[in-house]
Amino acid sequence: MAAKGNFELLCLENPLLDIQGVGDEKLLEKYGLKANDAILAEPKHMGLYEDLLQNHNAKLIAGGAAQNTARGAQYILPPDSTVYIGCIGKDKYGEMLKEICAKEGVRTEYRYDEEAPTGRCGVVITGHNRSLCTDLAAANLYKLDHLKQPEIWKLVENAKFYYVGGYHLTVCVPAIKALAEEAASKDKPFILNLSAPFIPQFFKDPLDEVLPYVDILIANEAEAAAFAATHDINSTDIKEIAKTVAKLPKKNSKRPRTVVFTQGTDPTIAAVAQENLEVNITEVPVHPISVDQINDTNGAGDAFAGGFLAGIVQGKDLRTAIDMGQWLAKLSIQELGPSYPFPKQTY
Ligand code: 26A
Repeated sequence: MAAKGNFELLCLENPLLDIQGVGDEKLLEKYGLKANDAILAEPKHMGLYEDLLQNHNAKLIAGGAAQNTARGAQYILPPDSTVYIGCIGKDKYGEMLKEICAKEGVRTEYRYDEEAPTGRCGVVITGHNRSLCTDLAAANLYKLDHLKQPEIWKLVENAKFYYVGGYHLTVCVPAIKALAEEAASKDKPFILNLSAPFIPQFFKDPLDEVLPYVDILIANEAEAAAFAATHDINSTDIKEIAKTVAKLPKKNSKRPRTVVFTQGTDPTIAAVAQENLEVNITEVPVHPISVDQINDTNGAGDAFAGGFLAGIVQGKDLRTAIDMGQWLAKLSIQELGPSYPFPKQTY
């Protein structure tokens, strides 16, 4: 019998259903969206979802950045390796998310909100860009009480790795901190993704509260630049930024911080702080793919994080874990939205 996991990896964030359609300049302009961005929906965006469904042949796909990452990690890891936590509504969209995760082997422990509907993300695809516009709804109502329920907290204590999407810094900082404290006090890795430039820009205070707990920080080049600009890092050099972030103060001094910055088709940069305050830099190239093989880039970064996490959970060295992330990202961008090919491919 194949080996089974023991729910080593626990992920927390915002469960969303993606409503993804192909758009154009006009649609972006109509809602004031940038071609490649991730934002929280304002009242002026609320018509986008129906617009996508009615006029842009939009598809419903499981989304929510860290939920995509959990599904990605589980794609590689043995059965029963991954738990995902977040808040959904008691509705059809919520049921869809639950079913997709179950089918892909991710154990979900959702909080169900009695009133709010399941959150949705409008995804406008133009070429290789994707614009994400999120109406969090129930996803915004995650509560620490849920995490502290004895049967859920048992799963938290049992886990050996924690992954939080930075997007959750807009939702429930006490739940993030509870996981971070559990990780630091028992010397288990706590991994955070910056998720979007608006997180360091507009949620700097909660980010700075959580940062000392972060053992591994994952971000793309735009998020790294936004972090530097908001944290007095006077450099635009991605390696310099990574080195500086790796050395920022840390709660658990037993684990030096690792910073992983992806840069689209350019090599991924990793900075690992050493005990002597030096920082080691590793560069890992992406897996090349021809332009006509790309379906869309929605979820590429989440897939990277999923493959990378699977490597970390399996105890692989940093270079191999990053390469696993690049491998899974390459598979995902050939699918519709944040999805992975079935039948499964193996790394
Ligand atoms: C709080 N916000 C804005 C969000 C998101 C989000 N996931 C959690 N919180 N905005 C977009 N996403 C998800 O990101 C994935 C692509 O990386 C989308 O649902 C999409 O699947």
